Amino acid sequence: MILHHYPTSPFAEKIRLIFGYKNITWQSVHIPMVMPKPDLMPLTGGYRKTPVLQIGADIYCDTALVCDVLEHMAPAPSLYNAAPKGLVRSLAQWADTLLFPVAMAYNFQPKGAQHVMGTMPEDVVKVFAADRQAMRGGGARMPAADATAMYKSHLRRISSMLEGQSFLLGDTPCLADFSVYHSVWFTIAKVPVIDGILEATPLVRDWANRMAAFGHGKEHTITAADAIQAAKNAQPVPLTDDVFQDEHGFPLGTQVTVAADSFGTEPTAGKLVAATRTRLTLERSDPLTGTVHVHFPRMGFIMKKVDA
Ligand SMILES: N[C@@H](CCC(=O)N[C@@H](CS)C(=O)NCC(=O)O)C(=O)O
Repeated sequence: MILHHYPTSPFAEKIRLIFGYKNITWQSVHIPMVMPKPDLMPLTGGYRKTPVLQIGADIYCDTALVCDVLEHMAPAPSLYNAAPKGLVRSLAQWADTLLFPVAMAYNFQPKGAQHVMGTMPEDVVKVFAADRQAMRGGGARMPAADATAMYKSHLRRISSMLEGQSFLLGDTPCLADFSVYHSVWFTIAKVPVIDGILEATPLVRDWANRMAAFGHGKEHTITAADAIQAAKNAQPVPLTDDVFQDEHGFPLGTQVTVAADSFGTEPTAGKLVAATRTRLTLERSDPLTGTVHVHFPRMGFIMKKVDA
């Protein structure tokens, strides 16, 4: 398993910590924080978000899908034991889509941004700010005062879930814990100058310490060229027969694009080779990687037919 990521990425921290929880050995490739990402594009064909999981010539986009893959490959300990799967997934999705932007608007208020980027050259900071603004479709981040009030409310709700139990949905951790954790991790680990917001919710800080203790599993560093070569040397895993649930009215074999429905909507184009209940798979070829399968979750992604 190869994770394409960078150290300060919260969504990557979610996956690194699941590697630790499941005691997985993995290979690490660091990618740039902003576009262009010349060594990632031959693998994903356009998808630019962080992280991306590669297993040979199979490329998995979005951490919701990556978590499904990890659960399948390393079922114990499970990410779903704590509660009914629908509840676990829905709480995880709330954290990834609603808690995360609020927490990051708080984390990147001027004092936090200065702490994270104070040592970076000014032009790098400018490029980063412009890249993220473009990802938000040109919009500004939520104002810090509003984000602070909302983050406090979210932390109180999280704290209330932790009353009388060690993890959010019981005494074992589940996917929701990892999804909530990555936002709180950024506050504690990356902007400690403003982590006083956790003082009102000590249960959350204790839980974060329990989560951090899972560590990152066994990590080996490889180069981007090694990862590209690994794709070239492999064939995509054969797809099962049960690969087609049509919702769009076009058959397998159609040339399509798939793109996130918000924040970072760069599309990947390819031939639709699977459309299951939960995921879409595109086949594409690149001179550097040969044929790869790029997999996306259905949830949060828009598929369009490429006009001939
Ligand atoms: N829904 C995506 C969200 C991933 C995401 O937004 N990642 C951030 C970094 S934590 C990102 O891609 N930032 C821009 C970049 O790295 O290019 C997932 O679950 O993987």
